[in-house]
Amino acid sequence: EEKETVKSENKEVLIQDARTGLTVEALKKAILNNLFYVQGKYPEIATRNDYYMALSFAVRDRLLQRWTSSVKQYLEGKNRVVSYLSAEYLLGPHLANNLINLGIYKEMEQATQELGVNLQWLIDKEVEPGLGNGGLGRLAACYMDSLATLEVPAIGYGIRYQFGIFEQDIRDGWQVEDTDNWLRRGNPWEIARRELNYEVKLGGYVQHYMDRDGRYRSNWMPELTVKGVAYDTPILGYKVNTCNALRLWKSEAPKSFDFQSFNSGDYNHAVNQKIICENISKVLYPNDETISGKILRLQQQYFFVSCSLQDMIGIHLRQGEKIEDFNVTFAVQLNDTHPAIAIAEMMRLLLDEHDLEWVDAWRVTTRTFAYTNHTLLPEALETWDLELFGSVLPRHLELIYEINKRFLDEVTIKVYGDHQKISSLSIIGEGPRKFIKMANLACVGSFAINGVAALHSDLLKKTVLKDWYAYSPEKFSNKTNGVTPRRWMVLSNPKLTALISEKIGENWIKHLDELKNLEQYADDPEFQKSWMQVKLEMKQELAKRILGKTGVKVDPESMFDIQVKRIHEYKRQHLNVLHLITLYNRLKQNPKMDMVPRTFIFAGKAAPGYKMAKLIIKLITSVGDLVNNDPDVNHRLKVVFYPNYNVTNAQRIYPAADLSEQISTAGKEASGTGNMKLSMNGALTIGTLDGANVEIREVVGEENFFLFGLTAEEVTQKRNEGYDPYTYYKSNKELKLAIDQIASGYFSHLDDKIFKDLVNNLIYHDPFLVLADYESYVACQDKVSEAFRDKAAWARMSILNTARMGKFSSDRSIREYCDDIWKVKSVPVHLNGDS
Ligand code: 73E
Repeated sequence: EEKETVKSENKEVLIQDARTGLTVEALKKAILNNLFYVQGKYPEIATRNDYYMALSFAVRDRLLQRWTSSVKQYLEGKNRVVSYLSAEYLLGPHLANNLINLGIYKEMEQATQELGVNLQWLIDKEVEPGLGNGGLGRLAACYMDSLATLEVPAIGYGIRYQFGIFEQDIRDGWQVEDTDNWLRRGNPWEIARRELNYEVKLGGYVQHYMDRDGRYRSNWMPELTVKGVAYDTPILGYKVNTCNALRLWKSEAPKSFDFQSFNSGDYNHAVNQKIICENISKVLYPNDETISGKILRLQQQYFFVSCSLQDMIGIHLRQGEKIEDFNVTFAVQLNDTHPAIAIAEMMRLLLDEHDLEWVDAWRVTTRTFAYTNHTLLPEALETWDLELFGSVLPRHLELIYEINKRFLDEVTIKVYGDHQKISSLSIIGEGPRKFIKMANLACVGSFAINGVAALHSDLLKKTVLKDWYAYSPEKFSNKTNGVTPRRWMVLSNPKLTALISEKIGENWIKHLDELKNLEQYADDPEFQKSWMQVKLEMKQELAKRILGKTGVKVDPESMFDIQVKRIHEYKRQHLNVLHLITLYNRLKQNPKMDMVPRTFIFAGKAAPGYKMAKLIIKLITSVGDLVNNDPDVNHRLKVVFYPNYNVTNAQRIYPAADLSEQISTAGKEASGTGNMKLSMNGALTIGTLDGANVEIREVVGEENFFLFGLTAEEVTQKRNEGYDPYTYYKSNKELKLAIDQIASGYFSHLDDKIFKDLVNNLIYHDPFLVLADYESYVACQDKVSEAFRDKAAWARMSILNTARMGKFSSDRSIREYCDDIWKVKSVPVHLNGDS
């Protein structure tokens, strides 16, 4: 029964057992087994979810076989392991991705079909784990995919939030948030490792004493101890055996805890404390690019960092290695400053728990960590009120003082008397209240510091980290972001994938540079036709979903003009709206004009506390209500706000894009990654010289990219000169009309108050230079429309965009991190029991 040969075409294949076989027969058997033994159902009464679970467990079994093989191989070889610390992982649904990486999508399609269920129907059942806000969390997920695909030993560490990013609903045109209860039907992709747990202290005070050997010691007496339990999710590489772990920590009350309180008879106290402990991993903070300085957020950061470091030290010591060699075993990457407390925690563990001397502990620490900065926005630079920090992490406050003191002593010698420099490099900020600067902690404690696109890395050196660059230039480098083509092309756009592979084979999926072989077909009318046919079909599919979700009927032949990303003033969704209103006004004034039909598609969440962002959503939906129902525009303009933008929806939107809106104020978007996904899927970009746009334009060619707007340098200059948005408002007729209409209630049933803050902000402050870029943007959009009329030329540009995007595979990014920062090599994994 367990060892059975397959009757199908290949007689040589052995089904090792129902849990590892990859043939259609083996998969069918596995699904039925799971339906019966895991879900407790027989096919006639099984629900859709039962089938989804049965299928997922069948896939997970196959991942586990590769995972155990990977772990075995890593331990035998004593290979350096990458440890990626991130407060966010925006993974997206697992099932289809795992089928692709296992290379059994077709087989599973057939297996389910033979069992009388539709695979896509089951794939659509998965609730995605939305454990991140936006680009930063999604980057961590792409990097996990590439690490495994490149066969690099790696662990991702993070938090198993019980509630991920909120679900967005649109009611009366406004964003309404609902909790994301993603675990309610169970999660077949994780394995709880109850035995893997660590205690984490919080609050309290520190005792100092001299031990018997005359050593100065610290004893942290916490107010509260919580327990972190490991939940592992296997991350399989594409068509390799490497399967790494994403290890997420769930917070619980330690056992000892209940005992104490129950014994003292204080039941309420026990229950309350249990809730406090469980609260730590309860919910993801929904702020992208802002910090809130909340105690719970600091507790979350410290909680997952402490569990992760204790775990790594355990792994290291169990291999029989000395604690002093920790940095030989692990290279730890800090995904922004969110886990930067790791630097102080590492010191605490080495000094207080493993008895190292300061200099030795500091040597190990500063050879372990590397720091990636993701933003230049001042409001996103993390600081903690010093008193608050000390109330949560009293021992770490002492350690930070000591780290800072030793560091500033060294600085003082080098910059002799330059108080400006000393205070800018200090980890502790002075003001009415003192505060801890997490970026500075990350910089002192790391051997490498990088930005996420060439322009961003350059600006880092010139602005926020200027003094750090002057002090240790050797630490700085650029690592331009990338995205995984497995999810963002193969999985999202199977038709385009088939068309490409038909011409150039399948190698490009792992070696994205090979897409350049498509260039030779860019002028081929047949290929152009097939290319645009795929695009049209993806637009038709999206049109159906739009109708279902919003009731708006859109024309798949119109230009799909797409801006999908978090809603933020610096990303300038309102600039896009001003253009939309301008087109509307032109049509109203001249109803017979020959205008290229456009469908404006917006999607994205606003942080629940970010008033202006929520108002921008209301503006989009308000303009939409008027435009979509105005017979004068005769279906030449449509406006859609696609609700609840997440990974699942992104996968459906990117393939349908004609035009990709990347219109942030130059110097504000560190990189952007949606820009890459859209261009890979054949969208043309209209964009500023910001973030990775600069590099995208470089590779696709300036003739295949619609550039507009001020440069980062010009933005700074304009500000210094004293930027006055009002003069732009007054002097541009179309701009003034659009703004006056918003202000007067033209789009809001004559309510002239609703958009007042937005309008006043634009004409009197305009911190992101929307008005300064308006004219250049509209002129550029006119060129886009003209270009869209020439179908062959557009197809050519679209093909060339895809063909030239090889650089933006996350495989390339990860290779750079491996070679330049982590110094790790790939370790091919042999499947256990495979010969
Ligand atoms: O430009 C993006 C970048 O592509 C940047 O805004 C984003 O990171 C992406 C990946 O590198 C980012 N997110 C955050 N900071 N930068 C952030 C800050 C605080 C909380 C959550 C996310």
